[in-house]
Amino acid sequence: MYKDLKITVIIPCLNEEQGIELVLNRMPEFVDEVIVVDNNSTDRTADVAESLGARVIREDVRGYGRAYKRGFGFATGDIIVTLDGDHSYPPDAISYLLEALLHLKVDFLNASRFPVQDSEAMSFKHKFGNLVLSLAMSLLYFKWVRDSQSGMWVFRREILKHMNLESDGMAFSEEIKIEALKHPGEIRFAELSILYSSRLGEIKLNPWRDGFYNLWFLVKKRFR
Ligand SMILES: Nc1nc2c(ncn2[C@@H]2O[C@H](COP(=O)(O)OP(=O)(O)OP(=O)(O)O)[C@@H](O)[C@H]2O)c(=O)[nH]1
Ligand SMILES: [Mg+2]
Repeated sequence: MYKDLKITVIIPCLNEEQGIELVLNRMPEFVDEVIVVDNNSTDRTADVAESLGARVIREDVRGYGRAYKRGFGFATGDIIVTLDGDHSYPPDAISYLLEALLHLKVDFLNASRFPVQDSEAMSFKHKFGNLVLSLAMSLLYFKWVRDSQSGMWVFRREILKHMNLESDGMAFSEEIKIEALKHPGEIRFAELSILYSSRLGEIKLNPWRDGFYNLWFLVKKRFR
């Protein structure tokens, strides 16, 4: 519990046995529930997560968005916190983000990876691609968002009922922010910087394919 609020952390994992161990070991004590959504990893991800106290939910259909949608159905907390299982987002930032969510009186807080402090954490190509995608989203939805692709969000679980989340893949990350921005009456949105570091384990993202697809997804969702 954090200030009388039940906290659920959800982590999608595909072969993250290395990262998930560190992430779970660094999980703050006040977190009530940790849900790891595993898409049949072929390494020890599920065993490691279970042995460190997480509830492991299995999802047969692959996909980052798919995994989150399944995880949301099991969450019981007042607040949901998300992050990757690759140890690139800091569990230590959860208390600071929760405090900011309460202090700023918002319902959805996006943790921005920018400015990137660790020079190893993100290549120039990725920084450039992220900037293009964030500019595109900001222009299309009339709201400045510095990190449309961040995988770390803190939000009140009840706002999910206002959202229409369709993406099963990597575009889910921008879609959940778009859905938050589309409901300014019900969902107050803010963004705050965190320290991002290099991932452990093998890369799953395909920068060109996912980057262009996410740009297309933004436009498609805006004009449909
Ligand atoms: N369950 C599940 N998790 C996935 C899937 N694809 C990616 N993930 C997880 O989602 C998180 C984000 O994926 P990453 O590969 O780290 O993507 P990224 O952060 O954009 O790229 P990196 O810069 O390489 O970290 C990680 O914890 C992955 O293990 C999937 O199909 N199913
Ligand atoms: Mg990652």
